[in-house]
Amino acid sequence: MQKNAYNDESITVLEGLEHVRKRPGMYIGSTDERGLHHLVWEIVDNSIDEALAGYGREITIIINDDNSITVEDNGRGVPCGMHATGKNTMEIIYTKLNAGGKFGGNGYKTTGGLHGVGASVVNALSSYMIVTSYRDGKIHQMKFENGGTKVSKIQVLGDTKKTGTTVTFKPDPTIFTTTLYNYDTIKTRIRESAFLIKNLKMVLKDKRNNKSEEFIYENGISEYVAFMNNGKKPLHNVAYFEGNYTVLESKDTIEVEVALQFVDTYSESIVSFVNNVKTSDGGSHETGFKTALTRAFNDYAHKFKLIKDTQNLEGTDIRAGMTAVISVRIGEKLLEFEGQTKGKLGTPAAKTAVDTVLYEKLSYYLIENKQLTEDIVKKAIKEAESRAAARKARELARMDKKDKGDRNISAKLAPTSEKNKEINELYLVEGDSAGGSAKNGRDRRYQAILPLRGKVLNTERASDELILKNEEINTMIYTIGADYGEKFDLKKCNYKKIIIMTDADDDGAHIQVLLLTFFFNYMKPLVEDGRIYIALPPLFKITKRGKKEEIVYAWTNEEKDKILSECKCPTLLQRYKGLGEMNAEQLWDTTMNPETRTLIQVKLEDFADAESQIDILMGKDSSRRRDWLETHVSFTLEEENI
Ligand code: 28G
Repeated sequence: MQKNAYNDESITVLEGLEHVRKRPGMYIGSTDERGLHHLVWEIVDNSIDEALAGYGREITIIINDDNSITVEDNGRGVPCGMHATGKNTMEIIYTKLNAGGKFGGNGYKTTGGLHGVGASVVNALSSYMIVTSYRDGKIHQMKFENGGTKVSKIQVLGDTKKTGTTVTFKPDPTIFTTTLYNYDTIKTRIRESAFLIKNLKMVLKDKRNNKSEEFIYENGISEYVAFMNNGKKPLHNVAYFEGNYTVLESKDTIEVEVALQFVDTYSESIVSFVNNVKTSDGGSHETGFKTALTRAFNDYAHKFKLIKDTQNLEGTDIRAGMTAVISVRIGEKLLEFEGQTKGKLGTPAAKTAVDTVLYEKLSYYLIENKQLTEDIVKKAIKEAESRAAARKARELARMDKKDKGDRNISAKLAPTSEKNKEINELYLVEGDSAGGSAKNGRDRRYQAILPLRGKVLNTERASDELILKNEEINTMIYTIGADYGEKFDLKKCNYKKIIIMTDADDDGAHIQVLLLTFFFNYMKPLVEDGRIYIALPPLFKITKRGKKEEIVYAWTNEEKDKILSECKCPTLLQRYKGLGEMNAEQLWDTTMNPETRTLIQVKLEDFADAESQIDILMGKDSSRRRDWLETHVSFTLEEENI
């Protein structure tokens, strides 16, 4: 949160905007829904940077009726003076690539996301953009159209007492595959920023339906953890630790914040951030967090003789049921990212920083909360025991398979005739009768069928040991062939698509949620890689009784009504109650033939939030399950059908 002095000269002008329009992917990653939303993050990040520089505490994001976006802040206002080039600074910032300093090396940017390329990129990809700066008592404005062409030079519209910046832009429909903004996507992201920056007020308004929400958290990431644990049974109030760590050689300071809370279930959920940007693949700060936690708990357990001197609790066992948010702030000089998507922090000093700060403060905390610490240690010991039991169960299961060959599996699974991981599909089908139709109707070269009997085990409530003993689960793990949990290896996965096919009723929806829960908890990379799909069987069969009988299908009421009203001959309408009512041929035609079927791809936009919700859904209110699916899992229609 340091303040920096700037003048209009420090901008470096690099290149024009044509290239952005030619190769948008290079600047914003993609031109799909993700890229579309990226434009918002880009502009909002500028407002956040201004707030972090110490100017402005309130940011408003408005989704306008025409799907344009307006962002407002109450910072100092974009500078409007003359730049060394003779052009106005505002014009430079919005028309020259890399102006504003993110890559110019003047240290202005603090958020610095992966594609943090600034406002000019957004302008380049917008059909219009209006920038208004409230500054020096005047309202200054510039308008651009068609990807950054200025409409006229900067105008002074009048006097004002306030300061700040307002930007409105409308994404260019010739660039993006969709221009429809998603309220929940924006909401999740700005709520995350509000959690990370204490007392930053974020307001979101949707003019399309007059929805509006505000996010402001005086307790920052502590409230984030409470939010993630919403609906679970916490064992204590959220614990919060903060401190600074100074790197010896360079004297750079790393700011560390950690909030954590244990609940009565078993899954672990850690989200980490560097300079307010999510590090989805963790990195050195998460490693430092884990080493500190493990050491502090083991020290305690040894000191108070909860375990033998020769014994040690394992990190994963301690972290069972723990939710944590880690936020570090590191100077640009020390920033290092790793991995293909650059979502992993490399900076070695961040490990030491988090470890040092957390170990010291957590050690105090544990001693001050003796009962809680003992409960967590006991839980960890139990975890270790059940892990050992699970290992044994698994070994037995594997030995079983060696002895019996694949007999017990193949009795249920209808495998593909060709072994091609790149195209093979696995259908998980509700019920034996639908399973039978699917087996007969499929293209056996690349479609495998695994019928599931009854309800799948609820993996959120059960222990590892129970889960692995469950036959359905066991068969799935074996069929998919890529192990599970930490050992899961996407490369070994036998299928390109794993398709959940259930009846279109409440039971079917429940089975979907249970299966998704299993995949989230034990085969997360499958979800991340977009390999999980939900099949969409039609709701109606319509037989047209003309000269020649013709059968058509409808997936929605509207579709059905349209077909019925447009048909000139007598019709017979049948509402499908379940997959079982379809014969093999019908099932192939409607739900399994890649040419005609509709698949929904399950993608997780925000895993941390979703994970926190899974628990709420299970075994409780069924209407909340629907809600969860609607808000946290994005269902995208498979491309080949749209
Ligand atoms: C509403 C949507 C997005 C912004 C500012 C404020 C300043 C600024 C922005 O400077 C960096 C400055 C000149 C080279 C900085 C104002 C210093 C003094 C600013 C925004 C670096 C640009 N006075 N607020 N940019 N220059 N809000 N919100 O974009 O020296 S961008």
